[in-house]
Amino acid sequence: MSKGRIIKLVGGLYTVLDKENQRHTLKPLGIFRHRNFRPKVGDIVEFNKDSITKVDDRKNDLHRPQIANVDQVLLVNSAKDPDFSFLLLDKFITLIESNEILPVIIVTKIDLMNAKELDELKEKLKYYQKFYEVIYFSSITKENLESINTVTKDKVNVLAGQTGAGKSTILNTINPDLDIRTNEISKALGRGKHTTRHVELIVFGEGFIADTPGFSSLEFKEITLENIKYYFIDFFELSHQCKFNECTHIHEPSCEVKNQLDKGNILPERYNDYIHIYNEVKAMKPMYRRNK
Ligand SMILES: Nc1nc2c(ncn2[C@@H]2O[C@H](COP(=O)(O)OP(=O)(O)OP(=O)(O)O)[C@@H](O)[C@H]2O)c(=O)[nH]1
Ligand SMILES: [Mg+2]
Ligand SMILES: [Zn+2]
Repeated sequence: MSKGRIIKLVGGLYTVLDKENQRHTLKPLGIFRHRNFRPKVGDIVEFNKDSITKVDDRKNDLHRPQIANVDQVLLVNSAKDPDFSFLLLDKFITLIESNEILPVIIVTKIDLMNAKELDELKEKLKYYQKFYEVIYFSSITKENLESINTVTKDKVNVLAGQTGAGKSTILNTINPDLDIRTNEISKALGRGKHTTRHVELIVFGEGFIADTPGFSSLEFKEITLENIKYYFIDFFELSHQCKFNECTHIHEPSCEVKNQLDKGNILPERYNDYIHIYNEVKAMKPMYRRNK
């Protein structure tokens, strides 16, 4: 019996990488289908000559993209083209935190900003650096490529972020042999067409990186209104000092989050994004809100 990790799924066929870095193309045993269980990319599995026979328990289980056992999400945001958006950043962080996965923030295309613009952005993002690692990157100057190499080492990483943010380009910069299709063609056609399709873990040193298609919009179907406050970890840390246990940090008196916001210790963008996300989830159909 051999053991390995599923790194690719195309047309019902799984590619499993074993400890000796050998690839095996396999099908799952019929028993999985009968149990309505689908092995997925990221799974650690046992296998014989032609079949996956057992799937280990998952540490976590992402649904979009379909990947199991993710160590961290590389959250890619372009400085420009498309413009940097704090709202999008906080929306992605909320989704990643709701999956109990650690985000690493990567700001790409810093070559497109002038020194003043970049300084302003860095100043604001210092707030996030209290909680998350932030890496500034350019595929043109290859600035901080080494930091990306270090942070991804020996881990299962998933790239996430808006379409056109530069996710596939990061992979191509790390390893030019990969030659993953980037957005240039669709941009030339003037459409926001996704360029990245099937789910695959790319072997990268001792670790893995999965490219994903970017989203033009994000949905919060699996998030409940009550839980949003936990996904803003900076607010959560302060919430113990709020007067009310279940403080939403919006209209309650003696709220430590609002207190710190007034004192200038919380980035206003961050607080506004919280309100925005809260209202967005609130406005969704009740059936979604209760979901999960
Ligand atoms: N100037 C500059 N352009 C970049 C940089 N990174 C990516 N680009 C360009 O931005 C465009 C989009 O990059 P992609 O890597 O395809 O973006 P993506 O996030 O993979 O997009 P989707 O696959 O649609 O989600 C391409 O034209 C890249 O050449 C960068 O650091 N600097
Ligand atoms: Mg891409
Ligand atoms: Zn509060």
